Amino acid sequence: MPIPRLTDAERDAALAELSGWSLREDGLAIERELRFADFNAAFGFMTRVALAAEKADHHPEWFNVYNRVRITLTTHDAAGLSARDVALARAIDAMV
Ligand code: H2B
Repeated sequence: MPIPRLTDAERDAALAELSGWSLREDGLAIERELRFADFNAAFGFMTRVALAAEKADHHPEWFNVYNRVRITLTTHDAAGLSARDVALARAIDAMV
């Protein structure tokens, strides 16, 4: 079943309420970069996010170098942003 994309107004409201996320240039994803004390802290965070993502069946695109994690959220099944990205971003914010 197709997943509905957020309207521009829904997207803007979500961005205003989230902390540290910005809209990717093409408007189809949101991004956040995080820094941790070291690799152990970064990977511990990624593990917690991975468990939540698997439970929600909604998975991040991400890039990790040592203590940095850059996260991109988009919904492949919607070819853009959906409520699932906002829910995962909220869950991530709560884990930081
Ligand atoms: N994650 C993300 N980010 N977008 C999706 O559209 C998506 C997903 N779809 N995880 C899920 C898995 C889908 O492929 C499975 C079959 O439910």
